[in-house]
Amino acid sequence: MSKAALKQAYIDNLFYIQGRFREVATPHDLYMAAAYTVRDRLLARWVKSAQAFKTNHARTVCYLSAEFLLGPHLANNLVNLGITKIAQESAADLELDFATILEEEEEPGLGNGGLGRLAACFMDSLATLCIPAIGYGIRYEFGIFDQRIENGWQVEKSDTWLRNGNPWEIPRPKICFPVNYGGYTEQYRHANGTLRRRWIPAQEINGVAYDTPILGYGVGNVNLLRLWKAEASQSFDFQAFNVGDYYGAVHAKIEAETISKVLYPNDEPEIGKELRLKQQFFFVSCSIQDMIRLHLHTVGALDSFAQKFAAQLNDTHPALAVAELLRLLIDVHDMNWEAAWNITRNTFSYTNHTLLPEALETWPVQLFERLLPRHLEMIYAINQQFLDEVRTRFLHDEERIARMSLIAEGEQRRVRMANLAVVGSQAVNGVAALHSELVKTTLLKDFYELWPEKFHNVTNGVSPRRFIVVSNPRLAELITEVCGSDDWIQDLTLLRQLEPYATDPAFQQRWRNVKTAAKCDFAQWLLLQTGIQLDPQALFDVQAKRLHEYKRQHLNVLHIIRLYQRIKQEPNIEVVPRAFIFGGKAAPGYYLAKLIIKLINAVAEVINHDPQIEGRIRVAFMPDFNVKNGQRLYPAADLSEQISLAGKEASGTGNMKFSMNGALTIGTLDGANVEIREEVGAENFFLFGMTADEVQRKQAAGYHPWEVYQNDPELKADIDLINSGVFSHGDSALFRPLTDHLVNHDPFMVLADYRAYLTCQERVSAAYRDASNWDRMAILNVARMGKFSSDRAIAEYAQQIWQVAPVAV
Ligand code: 26Q
Repeated sequence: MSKAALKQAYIDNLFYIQGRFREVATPHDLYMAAAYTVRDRLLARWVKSAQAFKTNHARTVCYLSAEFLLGPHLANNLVNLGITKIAQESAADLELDFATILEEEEEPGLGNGGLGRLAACFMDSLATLCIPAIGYGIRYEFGIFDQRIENGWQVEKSDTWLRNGNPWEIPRPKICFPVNYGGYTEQYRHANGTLRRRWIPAQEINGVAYDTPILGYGVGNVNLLRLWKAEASQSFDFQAFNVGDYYGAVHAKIEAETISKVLYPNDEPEIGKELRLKQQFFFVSCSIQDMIRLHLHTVGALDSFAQKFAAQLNDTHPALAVAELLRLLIDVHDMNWEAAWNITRNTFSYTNHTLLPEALETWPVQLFERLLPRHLEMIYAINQQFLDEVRTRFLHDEERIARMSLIAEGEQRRVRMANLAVVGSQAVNGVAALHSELVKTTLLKDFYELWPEKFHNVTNGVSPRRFIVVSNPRLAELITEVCGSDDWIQDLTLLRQLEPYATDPAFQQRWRNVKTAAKCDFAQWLLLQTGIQLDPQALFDVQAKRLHEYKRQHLNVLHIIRLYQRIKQEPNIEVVPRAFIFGGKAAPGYYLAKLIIKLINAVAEVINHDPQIEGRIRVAFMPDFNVKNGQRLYPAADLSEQISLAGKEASGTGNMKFSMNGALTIGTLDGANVEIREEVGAENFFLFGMTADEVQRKQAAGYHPWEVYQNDPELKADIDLINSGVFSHGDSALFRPLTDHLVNHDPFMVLADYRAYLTCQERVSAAYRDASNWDRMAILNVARMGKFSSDRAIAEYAQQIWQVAPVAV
């Protein structure tokens, strides 16, 4: 870990791995050498951790997730190893530009948004809290698409993150499991004389493990992220080859490999996508087989499986694990139903991430039967036993039984994955206090009434290593100096030590310098990306998240249009200069979300070029919002837009990242906003809008946006301006699908919250005018965000859900 050793190792890696001398190395060579130098330093810790976990027999957390949105590894690993400074100095000695080397890394975008990023923060915290854990997922060859903006529209480019190799993963060709699909089931007589059923599948592919070490901060513990890649199964290849069908054999190979080829870019289920179901079963089956293998050779008999593993289902995407574990225990390991079902139910827990009923996953029984006939039998058997239990509790309540069934009856029968997950789990949790309440009282009400003790809340959190130390080093340094140590990085509640400085003018000045520097950095980057120039003195008003109607980016746009019209009507009016910054990807098939991106860019185009505006307001859409670009953005924000319709955003985690970096929040009482406001104090949070209760009542009474539109002249003028074509070169039809929707039948009630939002934005502007008071509020926000560390969240899971204890290596 000395500087001399680091430099020597770097030069060696450059030569022996990249085959280059310093003089001819490309930026990519320089990055690879750095990555290998850091990786080498992880490996010793990794081996030691594996040994410690093996001898210790500790209960291990298996985090099953179809997505892990890790972000760049290099800077994060340097921080967790505690060698950022030495690495910087080494680079300087070698006359290398440290920042350029970090820039070179392409992030693994193996997730869509919040859910995938949460899994990554949780992996960081599990290691930091010394909890033995394996993350199981899919090694997508193509992650979430790269977003370009062309003529104001989103254009998707495929993400080729593996193009130049991935120095952080270690392939494990020997850790490889067969995964089957299709075929049929049959009855047979087992050697012990009993009649049993078995699965005769039609297809077999292989899952090969690729391991990435996940180092904790300031500890020796390294956990494992094990992602599965699909490959053709040799035995099937040869079979085809032997009968002379060489082409067919190659074709089968290609088809097998498509299973882990690409991440589905939607954050809501699409109907009937067969490949998606195949992906889910693929990674679940490999993971469960791997857990069984590990158990058999560390502990032995499978009876104690549930004592050895706590498996977390990250939403319903891995819910098939319930049926797969049951099947393997019964069909392959000869266990009886009772014993196998007990183990299964004691192994799993399920986290729900949505309240939108349309976002609950279901699969057509027909498709299920064709792909996974034996699992469907298992699900039927689980269902029968389960519904018997419901019947004894709720005699004759057939409606309830129909709602709770794992199978939705109807024209097309469907398997309900959430019901399977709840029935197969020992604990169920939501991701913020409000969300967990709504899960109990609405989404999974029937299940709560049956098993109230199963239901928990674990409010989400984010990693302060990635989202403060790595992304905002200036702020981290200031905090460390004032707190007198960097202990806060492991115990975020220590940020409270900042509170006494909130009104200290000297500290406020330093605080402002940090913020301004981040805004300048961001403005410089944005200018390069978009050609749009932002004034670092302006209020940076930011909304960055997936594009979705419920998140209401269009509400934000209506506010911008209002300001625009105000300035146009009264050119000398004093307004607080604002830079509106948007970022986020739209699902490629989500037409309205893409139209909202076009609208943002269209409004930006007009406002940014209107000489009468004189730059007082600026609008920018930053392309390709991902972890790497998010890290540039969070430190630069003054105001964080968290304006979803109350009751729709399960938690949100961007809200936490912004606030931790000293942005104030304008938000509704939705998801974790509620708890953020409680923590930072109502007086330091810009609240507006209906509550979830009010939303429910208004919807029940009948929501008539047309009347709102007719009765609010400013609102009417804003919508009419969009429809006039001024933002679309005279094309008055372009945004009609959007405006018609808002005015006629918008389930997310944008117009209902419009007036409250505008009034609240005026309070924001007034507050920004008083710089010292703004800084005070921002400092208090950071000081009081301790709760939202993912370390706290993981500590709660460990205690409430998993019953696991740390094993310090
Ligand atoms: C399901 C089936 C088929 C295809 C895609 C999907 C799919 C993929 C991703 C469904 C949902 C997702 C992602 C959901 C998600 O990111 N939810 C967010 O989770 C965060 C972490 O808990 C919360 O903070 C957010 O509020 C929630 O929206």
